[in-house]
Amino acid sequence: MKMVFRWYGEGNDTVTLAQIKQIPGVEGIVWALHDVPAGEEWPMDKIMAYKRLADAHGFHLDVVESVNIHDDIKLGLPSRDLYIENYKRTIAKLATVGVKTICYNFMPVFDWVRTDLYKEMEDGSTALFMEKAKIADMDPMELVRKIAGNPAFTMPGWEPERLGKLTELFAAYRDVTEADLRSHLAYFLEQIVPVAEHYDIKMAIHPDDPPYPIFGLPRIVKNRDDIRAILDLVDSPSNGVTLCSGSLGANPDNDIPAMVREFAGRIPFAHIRNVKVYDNGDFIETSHRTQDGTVDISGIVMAYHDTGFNGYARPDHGRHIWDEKCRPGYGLYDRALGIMYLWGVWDACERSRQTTKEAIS
Ligand code: DNO
Ligand code: MN
Repeated sequence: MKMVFRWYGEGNDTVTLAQIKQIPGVEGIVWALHDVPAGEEWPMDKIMAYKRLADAHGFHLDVVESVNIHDDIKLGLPSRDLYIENYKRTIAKLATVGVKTICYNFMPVFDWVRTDLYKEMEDGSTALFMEKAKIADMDPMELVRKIAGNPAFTMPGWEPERLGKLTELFAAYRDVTEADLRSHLAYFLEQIVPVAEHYDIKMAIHPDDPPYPIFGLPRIVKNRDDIRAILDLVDSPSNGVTLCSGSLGANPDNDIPAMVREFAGRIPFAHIRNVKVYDNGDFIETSHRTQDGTVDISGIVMAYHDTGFNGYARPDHGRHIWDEKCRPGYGLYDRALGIMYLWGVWDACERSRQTTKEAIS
């Protein structure tokens, strides 16, 4: 397990590279050019600026999250070919700085969605929260005002210029079914995976967050069957999944340790975080410990260990604790605590394997 940490870039993150360096076992940053709109080719000078920063702190740039997909690709419009060509050129450029894994998602219109970014918890910390009943009858514009209106940070996928076209986008998706969306993903992967293979890069689709349809939009990465179908679209190690335990875990029917075992070899990137799901379907992004939420985090880490996982992992989101002012879900403290929990379980697995070997020999 190679531990990495998401960083939004200089001037765009409250956490510094020097701070990340002090978290034990973190070897690389998970990065992206957040100011390049989805669909455009990434400029080399901006990529090199990241490379210099990473080098100066002894981090690698192996994992990009995300090279976002233009909605015309998800909609299957004729203009998609242009955006797919740009995507291929971006892959070639990323290979020159050593990128090995590209995370992306195929959610129409929005990236992840929550009804509350700073929901207060009993201990005084705050966390990302989803009130399921509220989202069911919420006007998407209300949500946009709430999330994109956050003056401190622009959230990936929630860029104001994109969201300005929201009404048009919703209209464009009106007749797109899940089967259509999956065939548009197949079209994308059939062209992109051979290029990724050529550059020894693994594409890793992120699950839908939350893992059920919202605002009447189609969703195709919600559970085990969806992921199986996507991996089968193009049977190559370069067509992989970012197995996000928090996104999938918002549906308690998802057995994530079983998915880790089934999809071993096709998981270049693991997002490992907990959520606490309530009986009414609401969920809050709680601390990483298994007993703090509904997701079996230690079981997941054990499954990764058992299957010889050698990919990248990050703690994904954390709570906001110790009065930290930060991007929603992306503070320093709770993510660092999460990493230490993941390492603790991992090292215990290592130790017990050694002890078993010694006992046998
Ligand atoms: C949610 C997060 C997401 C993720 C993007 C991937 O669990 O990991 O924000 O980064 O959806 O494109
Ligand atoms: Mn995730």
